[in-house]
Amino acid sequence: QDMPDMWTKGAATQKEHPNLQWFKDAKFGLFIHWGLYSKLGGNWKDSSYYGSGEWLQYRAQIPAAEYEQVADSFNPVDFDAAQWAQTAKDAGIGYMVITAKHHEGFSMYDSKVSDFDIMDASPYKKDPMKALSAACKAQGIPFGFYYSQFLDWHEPNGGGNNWDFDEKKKDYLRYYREKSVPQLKELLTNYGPLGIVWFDMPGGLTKEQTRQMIDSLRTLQPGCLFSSRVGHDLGDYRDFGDSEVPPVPIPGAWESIYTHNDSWGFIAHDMNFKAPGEIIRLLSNVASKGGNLMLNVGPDGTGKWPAYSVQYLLATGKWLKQYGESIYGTTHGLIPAQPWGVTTAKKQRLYLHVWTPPANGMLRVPYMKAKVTSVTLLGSTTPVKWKQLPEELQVQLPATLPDTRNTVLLVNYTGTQPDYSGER
Ligand code: H79
Repeated sequence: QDMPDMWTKGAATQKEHPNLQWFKDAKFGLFIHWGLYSKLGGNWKDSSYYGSGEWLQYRAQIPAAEYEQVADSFNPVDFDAAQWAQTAKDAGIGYMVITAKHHEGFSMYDSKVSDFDIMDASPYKKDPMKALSAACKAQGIPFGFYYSQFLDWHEPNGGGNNWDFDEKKKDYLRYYREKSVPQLKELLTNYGPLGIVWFDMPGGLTKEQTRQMIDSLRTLQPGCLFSSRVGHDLGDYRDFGDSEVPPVPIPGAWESIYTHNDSWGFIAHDMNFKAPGEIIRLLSNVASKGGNLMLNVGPDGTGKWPAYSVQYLLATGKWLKQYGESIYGTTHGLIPAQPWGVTTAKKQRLYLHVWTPPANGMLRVPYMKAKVTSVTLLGSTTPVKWKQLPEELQVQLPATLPDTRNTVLLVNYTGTQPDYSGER
């Protein structure tokens, strides 16, 4: 079958990390972008920007010295770690990754390596990451840090800022030596066991240098997973581009990242939030291809999540309470995507995720070769009529579905069902 290059290249080349199973089973992660840009909300002086709020300094070409002053009044007094972790838990989230330092260079934790951190440069005078890592631990949610290891618009030797600093005069290795690596070591030392370090935008290092950096970090926490954007295909699991789902199942551990509205960092004037139905279908779609969905929320500068993010994530969690068995711990479905929806699988079980029921209510499941023993609607006692033909399972859906956004049917079977998911 035709597999476009972009999906197959970039698989991790080294031995599989021994601690991948929790990640493969988790299926639904929460990404949080939070930094000085969250206070700016996409606005700088007389200009307003839409999308990529965390890129504001770059887009408005704000000098580092001027941008520093944003920290003077960064005071997220409404931040409530316990509430964030509780909301994540109630949303059915399986792991959380938050920005410790994004491209702007500001450390959202107590860093001894840099004074441009929440402890030294802001009136808040507390370490929110200490509180959040503890709150996640209390909820049993694996916790991780996003860390932008190469771009740093605050530092003369960091990547990316060519409006203050001459790129030709930069010493990237010095930046790694003096800021990135020491900060990554702080993060891997001071916040308990981490599930993930989520690197982003590699640069400035050869493959060998990247390997050395990874090795030196690994010794601190051998169980921690490193994302693929550490560079040179040396990550423990794969991330595709931002907001991408592969068209067919991809083997190995991987993740699709999406954001709840149209920006990673908070944008005051972005109300384009994905409705619960969209989140749920996105989640089942990614799971049907064998991956995790990590969905991003962008809290504001006071520490509050957008009200719609809370509301829609909780609605997603409510769906997961009822239908979670068709998501958590599943593998990709064995049947290719259908006009009505997608499938996920477990041992001797196939889950049919119905997004768009056929007009006549007769659901056709092609390639069903194994002997079907029962078909039931999850979350409903209404029996469904079904029959199995040599190449197809046919299910008559009831007139009223238990959930019009994503109804799930459980198909139990005996024997072996071949994997047809790559057929298109
Ligand atoms: O953290 C989020 C992004 O900020 C980060 N990755 C996700 C997880 C990211 N870093 N770089 N990129 C994404 C790609 C850069 C895209 C750009 Fe642009 C296009 C930079 C300038 C033009 C998008 C549009 C950002 C600013 C304007």
